[in-house]
Amino acid sequence: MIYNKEMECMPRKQMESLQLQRLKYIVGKAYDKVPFYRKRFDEIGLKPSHINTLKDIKLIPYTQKDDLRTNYPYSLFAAPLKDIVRIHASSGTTGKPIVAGYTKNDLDMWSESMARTIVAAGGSGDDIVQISFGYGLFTGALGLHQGFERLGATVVPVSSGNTLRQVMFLKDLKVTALVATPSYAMHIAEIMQQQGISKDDISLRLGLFGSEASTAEMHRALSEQLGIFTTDNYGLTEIIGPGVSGECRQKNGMHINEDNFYPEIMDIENNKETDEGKYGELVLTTLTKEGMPILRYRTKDITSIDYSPCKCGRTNARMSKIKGRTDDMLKIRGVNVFPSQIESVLVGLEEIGNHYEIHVKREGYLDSLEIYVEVVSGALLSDFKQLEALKSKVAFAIKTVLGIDVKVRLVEAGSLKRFEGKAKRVVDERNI
Ligand code: DLL
Repeated sequence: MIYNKEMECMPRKQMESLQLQRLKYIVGKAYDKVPFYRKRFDEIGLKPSHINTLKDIKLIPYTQKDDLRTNYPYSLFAAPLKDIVRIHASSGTTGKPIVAGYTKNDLDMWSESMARTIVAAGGSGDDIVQISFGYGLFTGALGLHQGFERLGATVVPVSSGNTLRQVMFLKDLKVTALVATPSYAMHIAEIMQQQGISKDDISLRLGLFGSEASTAEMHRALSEQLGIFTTDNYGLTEIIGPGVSGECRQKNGMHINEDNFYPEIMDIENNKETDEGKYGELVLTTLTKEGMPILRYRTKDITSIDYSPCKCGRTNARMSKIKGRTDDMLKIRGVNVFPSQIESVLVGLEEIGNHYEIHVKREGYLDSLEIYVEVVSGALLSDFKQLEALKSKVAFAIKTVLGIDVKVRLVEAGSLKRFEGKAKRVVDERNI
């Protein structure tokens, strides 16, 4: 099944001409309505009228996360606030989060993009879908929610957490499709097993997963344990949320909704596009978003792109699974975490030294952080009560900033590894 044959199976030449037409429109709009873009363009003498081919997009400077922070909350909006009908925001950032505003048309385009991705995965209006992403400012839950609703499916907005209840609903409501982060889906599968419930006791047939990296092996395990077909789905708050791209039944790359999101894979260092099929950083431009158009956003996600038509019949380009990031952002239980955020908390605490290590662990199927810090005063190390108090203090300070619980390990001054060059603060013990 293909939800929107016209847009998903368009011949490449025709897609390129649609993209160009939309690009010109959105660039003009961004220039006219958003002072940030106008200033960026004016600084280099660029005018919207200089964009005459798709290649000319390279003339436009990149937009980066910091630009979104600096323009918090509304300065990047191209539509008046009265036309903004929804706000979302990114998770777990220091200081100001990234805020995204959607007009009615944007929500419509988002639902349409999601509906396409859901149908490509094998979802339909017949599904009973349990949304186990956290509801709220996070785009994951409402994005998938809208897409399934558009298809006429039965949506169960459980949100994340309370895993025993998740399992109960899965079984009792005869849920056929599950939406979650892959790690949380693994946890649900684990609790199901502990409860003595097997895949034959439930009606699940499909799992739409995303928002964090997952390996093919993890998908295989989920597929076996839950008796489902799984897909990987990609997106980011700055662009729209989920619905940027997702796998079809061929599971051979995530189809990009290219009529709405224009992808480039860049070799940033050399400022040139990588050859087709080669890895680089994904740069995205929103072609149709009215509320907050984004030009050439550096996602920092590393992927490659394949423009050949897919066996499923779609011609929309496919991006490979995310291989990593060009910065050090970690995604822990759905929350974006930058090591620098942890550092800024630690340097403010006088009882601990300047050296630290961030250990990323996997407990069961869930990721967690353990922060190793050096205690300045040796005397403290033999005082259990004081040590426990210090641990709680550090963990609390970090929770205040990141919003997630971390474990703290106190170690002797001088015992952590020192670096002569670039310090390697993150130790990933997950083996994924
Ligand atoms: O995670 C949007 C989303 C929700 C996508 C639900 C898919 C499903 P943010 O919280 O803004 O938005 O985080 C965006 O998460 O830049 C990637 O680094 C990472 N990410 C998202 N999807 C994937 C994926 C949502 N399928 C950041 N594989 C992105 C690997 C992913 N990383």
